[in-house]
Amino acid sequence: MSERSQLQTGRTAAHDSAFLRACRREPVPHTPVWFMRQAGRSLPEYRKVREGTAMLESCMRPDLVTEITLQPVRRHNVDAAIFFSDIVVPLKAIGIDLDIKPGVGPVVAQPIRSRADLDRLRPLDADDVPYVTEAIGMLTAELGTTPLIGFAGAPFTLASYLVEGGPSRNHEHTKALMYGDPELWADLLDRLADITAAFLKVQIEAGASAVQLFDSWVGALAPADYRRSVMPASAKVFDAVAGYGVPRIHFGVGTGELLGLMGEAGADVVGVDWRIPMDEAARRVGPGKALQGNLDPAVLFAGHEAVETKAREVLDAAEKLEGHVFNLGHGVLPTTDPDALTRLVAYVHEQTAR
Ligand code: 1CP
Repeated sequence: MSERSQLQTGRTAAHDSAFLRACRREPVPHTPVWFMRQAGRSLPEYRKVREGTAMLESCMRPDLVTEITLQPVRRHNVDAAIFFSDIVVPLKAIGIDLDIKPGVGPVVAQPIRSRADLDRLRPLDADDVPYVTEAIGMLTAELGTTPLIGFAGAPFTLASYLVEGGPSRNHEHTKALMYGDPELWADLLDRLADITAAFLKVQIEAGASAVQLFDSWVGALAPADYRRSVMPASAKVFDAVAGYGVPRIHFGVGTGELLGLMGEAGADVVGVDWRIPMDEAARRVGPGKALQGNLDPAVLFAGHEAVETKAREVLDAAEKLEGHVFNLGHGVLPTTDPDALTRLVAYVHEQTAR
């Protein structure tokens, strides 16, 4: 079989999965479940295969990426796999000097703050990330009917790491640039939109069945600023991949006030954190979109009875949604008991079996 027809087979195999049906707002056999940050972090088998290999180096090894992506699928029976990578991988691939420091996160050697710095953000193409194409080819062959979600960081969240130089609580340098030099800011976000769109295209062309744009830190903005200074770049990313017909998920943390705009930016599915009930989120997003969410990841520390009670609350609030993908309101916390996740998947499947 040619490479191309093989990946077509991969995507066709997953086409009728509960996850993709929910994203398309079609009837489902059960509410699909997956977890942000399900790969890595809490799994002992992850820590074992990662021993002695730095985070970014693992992202460039197709054998490791394939194994780590499959681990939570095997263990938890989740309805989708998420590609093991990181939002800074495309930036590293175009030559930005950065590293992922254990216990810290992405750290950028020379922050981007001036017009001259923009030149370091050159366009990305598939040849910059051959290991992504290779890993996704291996994965779709292994996954069968389980869909693979590709992902990228959204322009604002990437800008935050690049401008601050690392993780930040208040995003002060980022906001200073956004408010203080709107023209440079717009050019920065536009470049990042092109890089992000190119990175998503590589993943879709290699066989990803859906994509998620992580704008993890955009909840730091007021709606008017989001609309003016961020939405055009995120919309450019969604437009660029619209033609593939794969569901586009848009997620951020603390984005209760932004949910409508995040849908408007071009998402098919809007991710919701735990601070707002799913029915209220649906009201804010409006018709024509599926929602994903939204159990507080900390609930998994409270014992199975509490997990069931809180998961039931999520399912009840999501009952009238046009499409619901069950997820946590943010990523799995590193010290989560993996068995709590496995039991949660079984509970949601059993409660929603039709
Ligand atoms: O050595 C390690 O194990 C480092 C921990 C780690 C892991 C497992 C990092 C560093 N990244 C990842 C993988 C990763 N990153 C995935 C894997 C697939 C999965 O979801 O299972 C994904 C989707 C990401 C995306 C990512 N990276 C986001 C968006 C999602 C989110 O949680 O909001 C963000 C903000 C990052 C940056 C990042 N990378 C790593 C860390 C610790 C951070 C956050 C640091 C910070 O607080 O700013």
